[in-house]
Amino acid sequence: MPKFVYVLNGPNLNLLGRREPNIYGKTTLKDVEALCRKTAAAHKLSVEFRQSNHEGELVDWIQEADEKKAVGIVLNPGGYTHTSVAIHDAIKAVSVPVIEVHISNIHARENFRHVSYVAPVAKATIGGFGINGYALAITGLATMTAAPSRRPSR
Ligand code: CA2
Repeated sequence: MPKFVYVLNGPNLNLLGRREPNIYGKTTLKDVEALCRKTAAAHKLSVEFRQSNHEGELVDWIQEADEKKAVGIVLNPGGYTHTSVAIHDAIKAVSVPVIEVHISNIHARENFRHVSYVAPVAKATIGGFGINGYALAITGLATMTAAPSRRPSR
């Protein structure tokens, strides 16, 4: 059975590369998608890549990834990181591991960004590596879920 990861992006990430390049860089969401596909392919994983500006749609996709038995979710919840009980509850309700990714280091920014409703229910959190955080998250998931290598018998 082919293995796949969901990469979910929250509100305003469709604007990546078009505004605030000092914080988020010049790369676009299309570039992020290409990076995710390349990284996943190196681990024999395929990618379901999505972005939404709507909280409920992100909740639906978290449930969908679990139902379809994705090996994991890479989630950049955008501004919902700091507000969304619904996304927190959705992650808590499913068994698929979620890696929280932020392009920027949210702890080095405004106080309101220091709280994440996602972090307590995420398997891991990555932030501050720019878009490379997505690649690190996929590699982490692939390593976590890889079948243990067999030792040659003597
Ligand atoms: O650093 C991240 O990845 C964030 O999740 C990005 C969110 C922000 O609310 C979080 O605190 C940290 C914002 C996404 C909006 O991205 C834009 C990109 C370009 C121009 C404007 C917004």
